[in-house]
Amino acid sequence: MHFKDFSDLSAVGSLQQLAASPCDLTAPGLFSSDRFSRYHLSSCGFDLLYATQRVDDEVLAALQALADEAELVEKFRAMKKGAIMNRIEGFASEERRVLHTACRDIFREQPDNSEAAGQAREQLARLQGFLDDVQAGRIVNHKNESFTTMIQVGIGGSDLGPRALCMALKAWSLPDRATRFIANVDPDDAAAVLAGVDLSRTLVNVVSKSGTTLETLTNEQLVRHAYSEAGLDPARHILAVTGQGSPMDDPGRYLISFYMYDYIGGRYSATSMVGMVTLGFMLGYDRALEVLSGAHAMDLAAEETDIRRNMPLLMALIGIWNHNFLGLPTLAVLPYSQALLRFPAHLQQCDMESNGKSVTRQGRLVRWQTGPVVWGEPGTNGQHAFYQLLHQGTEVVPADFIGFRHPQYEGDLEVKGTTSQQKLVANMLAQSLALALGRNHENPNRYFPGNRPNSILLSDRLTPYAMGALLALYEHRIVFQGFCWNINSFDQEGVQLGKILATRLLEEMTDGGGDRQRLAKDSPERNLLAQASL
Ligand code: G6Q
Repeated sequence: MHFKDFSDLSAVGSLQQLAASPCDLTAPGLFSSDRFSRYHLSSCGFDLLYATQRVDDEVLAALQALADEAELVEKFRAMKKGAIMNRIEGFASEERRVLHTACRDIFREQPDNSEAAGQAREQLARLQGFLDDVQAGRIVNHKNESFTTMIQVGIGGSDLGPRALCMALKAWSLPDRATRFIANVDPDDAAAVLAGVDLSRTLVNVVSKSGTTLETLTNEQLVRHAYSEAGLDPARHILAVTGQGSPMDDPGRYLISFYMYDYIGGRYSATSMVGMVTLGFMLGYDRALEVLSGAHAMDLAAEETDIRRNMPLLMALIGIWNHNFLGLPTLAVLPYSQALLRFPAHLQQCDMESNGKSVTRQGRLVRWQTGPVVWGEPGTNGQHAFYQLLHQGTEVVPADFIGFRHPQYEGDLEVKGTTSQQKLVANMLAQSLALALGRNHENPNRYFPGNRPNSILLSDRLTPYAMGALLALYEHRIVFQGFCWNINSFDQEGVQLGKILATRLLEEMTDGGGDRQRLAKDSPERNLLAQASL
């Protein structure tokens, strides 16, 4: 497979020229019904309205040429089949396949990668058996009571995606099922969660692919201690999800263990056992499977080569247009759904850990911008907070609005002629237009420049299926961008240095003597510890 440098792609030159005079969203009469219907794409239950992006047919044609020249869809297909995509040529790197799509390629007879899909099926069957046993009262506590809560202990990819999914889908939970999460090594994180649950009716799902993560192992010990203190047997309560052969791959220590595999990156692991165990406990097996079904539908839709019919690819390319050609350094993800409270945080990791890179797949320094800063919060709360900057600040922030036509719960009320959901969606549409159109005013303080690009993603209701599709949509958007920038979106060397330094500091704090080599007297580490009185 041939990866070309982004700056060597001839479509980049055309796009640079087009970027000299991009579509002006404040131009009178621009937003005709024709523009709205022209720049609209439906896929897997979502509508993408992108008339409010600074694109026109010429820009879209050039983005199509970029996608074709960089062979983005071909690379995506190769990834799904099991090509070694996680690598840097000529340098030590992870050298792994990237097969998170296989976790949900369980609905057809001929999956893209039968080995990985087979392993996904095996793990799912094991999960189904476990959930049936919990449901039928075959797995109970020492008093024969059922389990009502599951705490997931994990961090990074073993926390953010699963937590975002559980929060998003709480409305679809089985009765009397709750989920909680402990991630931070801050003891107050665990203490607050443990104080709020009945330990005797709680299962604890310790999730770590490597089985070596300091925060997770520490929190596991803290939880075990809490069980012992309460006179309960941890072995009846604690289960694990880990990589085969990891230090946590020790079935005797756990009520049950599940596997995730080295071909699934942490931040792409929400649809593997990393996310599915806790989600399955909350939703029940069949509903949890609907998440996989939505994700799988998007996996298939992402193979379309026409960018105007491939939502993740189009979003990836519009992102590149905004970032590399219009020079906009960030992306705000703004869900108009309280249930998506933690989804921006998940995307922040998935995007910034994947595409926050400065070397190409050949190990050379890049000469173009790679991943943007990704951030966000649910609206309308954000409107009363940081939207001031979005509308009138000196920084232009492209935005993705995400909304739903109907709420998850029953009981929405009409107040002054409209329901709360209508108010919510109206606010989202209004923000999109306000950013694009701006407003003229003789008072400079009340002037809105407009021309601020954004898209709207709209679906009927935030169901398990829709959540799966939304998750996969963003996963593929990130992957397509990484392919286009010729970077490896699947490793995370950038998080290693801080870990190494933290370990050194901890060693210095705990056993200054020992046989270990002491830090030099005037080293930055020792000077900082002294200054911090630690
Ligand atoms: C994600 C990263 C990272 C990882 C955590 C937890 O892609 O690799 O966020 O998920 O460091 O790792 P473990 O699951 O191995 O504990």
